[in-house]
Amino acid sequence: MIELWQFRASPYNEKVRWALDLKGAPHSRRSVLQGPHAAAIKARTGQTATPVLRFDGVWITGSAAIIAALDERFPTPPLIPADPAARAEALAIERRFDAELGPRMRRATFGALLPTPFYLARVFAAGRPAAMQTLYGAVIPAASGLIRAANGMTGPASIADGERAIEEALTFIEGQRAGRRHLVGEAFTVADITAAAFVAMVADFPGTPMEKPKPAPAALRGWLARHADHPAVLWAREIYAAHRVRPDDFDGPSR
Ligand SMILES: N[C@@H](CCC(=O)N[C@@H](CS)C(=O)NCC(=O)O)C(=O)O
Repeated sequence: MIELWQFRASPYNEKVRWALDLKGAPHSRRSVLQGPHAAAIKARTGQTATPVLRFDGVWITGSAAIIAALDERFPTPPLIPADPAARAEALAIERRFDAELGPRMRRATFGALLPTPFYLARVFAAGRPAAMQTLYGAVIPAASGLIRAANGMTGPASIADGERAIEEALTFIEGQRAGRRHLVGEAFTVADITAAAFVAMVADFPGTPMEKPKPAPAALRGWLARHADHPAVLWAREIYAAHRVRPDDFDGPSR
């Protein structure tokens, strides 16, 4: 049995949900709240980051390793190309988002969300009872130092760098695509999933697990509007429309 432990508003988690859905892999999902998640995830995997996947009794951490394991067990549709050059290119793009652009983009995203803790609570705890979201929102200001430290938010310069990373990511996508539908060759790959999931963090794609709860604060709407018409955002929206089977899926097939 495959079991995913997940956060909702996280591109890393979204990558894995997307791969599981595309492959129709039988699995269950357990949603954990950022903060209280740490003890449960650490007890199982020795680290605290999500997503984590229990696969044949073994815990796998890291979205790239999880997708690689799923691709091996459930080869259809393939997400990692067989051709060595295309494979190297797709995995390099995934790594660039996972390790470099993504963490920087996340700092800017938290920078946009932390001033409105009750809204941030709705993002983190979407789908949970309103009373729990309110309680969670009341705790966030006290936890904001921890959130900043855990995400490398060292001050305004780190937020500005995050904003630059968003621009870099969008420019990179358009350059890499060079007018094509996909980032690597002519096929849909893990590179498309990864880039689109990270764009979904800094855009609003209604009807997906990454949708920003409504109503969003005016400042966040302004922040999202800055890139909403960028060709790379429009591309990611199309990738979601064409390939995110079960787009409304968050809790997974078993619930
Ligand atoms: N390299 C990891 C990064 C995962 C990651 O950064 N997850 C964040 C959510 S976006 C997380 O769980 N943070 C809480 C923590 O690390 O305790 C992956 O690819 O899965």
